[in-house]
Amino acid sequence: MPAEPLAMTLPASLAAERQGTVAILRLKRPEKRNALNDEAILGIETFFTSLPDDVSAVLLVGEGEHFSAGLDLSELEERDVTQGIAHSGLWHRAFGKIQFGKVPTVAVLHGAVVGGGLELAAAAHVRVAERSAYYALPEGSRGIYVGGGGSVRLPRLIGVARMMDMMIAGNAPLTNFAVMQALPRIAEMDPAAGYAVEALMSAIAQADPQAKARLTDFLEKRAPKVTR
Ligand code: 1HE
Repeated sequence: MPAEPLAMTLPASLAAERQGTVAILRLKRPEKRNALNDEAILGIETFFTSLPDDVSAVLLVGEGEHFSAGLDLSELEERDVTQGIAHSGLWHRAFGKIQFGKVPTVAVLHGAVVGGGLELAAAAHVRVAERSAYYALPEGSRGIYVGGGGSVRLPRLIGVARMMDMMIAGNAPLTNFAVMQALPRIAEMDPAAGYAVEALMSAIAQADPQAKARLTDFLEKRAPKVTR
């Protein structure tokens, strides 16, 4: 069945099409490994709130060699705590439209599924992994904390212990505090309370000078990439 474009106004980093009753949302910024900036997150929200009534399911896919490298780290350099709280709230709202949307979403995972990319996948109803897929939460090594609902959704999928293991190796003081003190408590909270605490924790962590330094290190190619 041929794909047809879906009539929606989306940023250039996303593309929407349909094949019969299946809508496909494609992360389309392969040159930046589908890193998710504010524009893309707002576009994801637009897509899930503008689906035509005759769509019965959504496929969420990434173009290029990776599903998604997560948060666009270049945006974090300028953000203070207040902006960080609002930013996390934006992700929570957009991903809530996936989880509590009109139709089931299947995330098709390949290559790097990391950080906010894994948080995005966690908001889908079904995850299908190709053999190339690998998972990481590099927030730990960047000195930040998940802010896209990961501490609410991922413990329910993979458990607190596994998530701690994925984040603690970076040995960043604020991330370690978040992972040891906030994560296990958020995992036991009502999701609404969990999102609020996650927003606070991620905003505080990303505003710390040490986190900013680690982000600059990544952007200036002094910090390691995620490896399989
Ligand atoms: C990026 C990003 C990004 C790539 N933000 N620009 N996420 C991370 O810490 C993952 C960081 N990325 C990587 O570890 C690697 O890029 C990958 C393993 C995903 C892919 O490696 P590779 O060799 O295929 O690509 P690359 O050469 O590293 O990246 C290509 C370009 O994309 C390069 O830019 P260029 O201008 O030099 O070409 C990279 O800088 C850029 N790029 N990833 C910005 N993430 C709601 S809170 C969520 C918190 C998080 O998600 S933290 C996790 C962030």
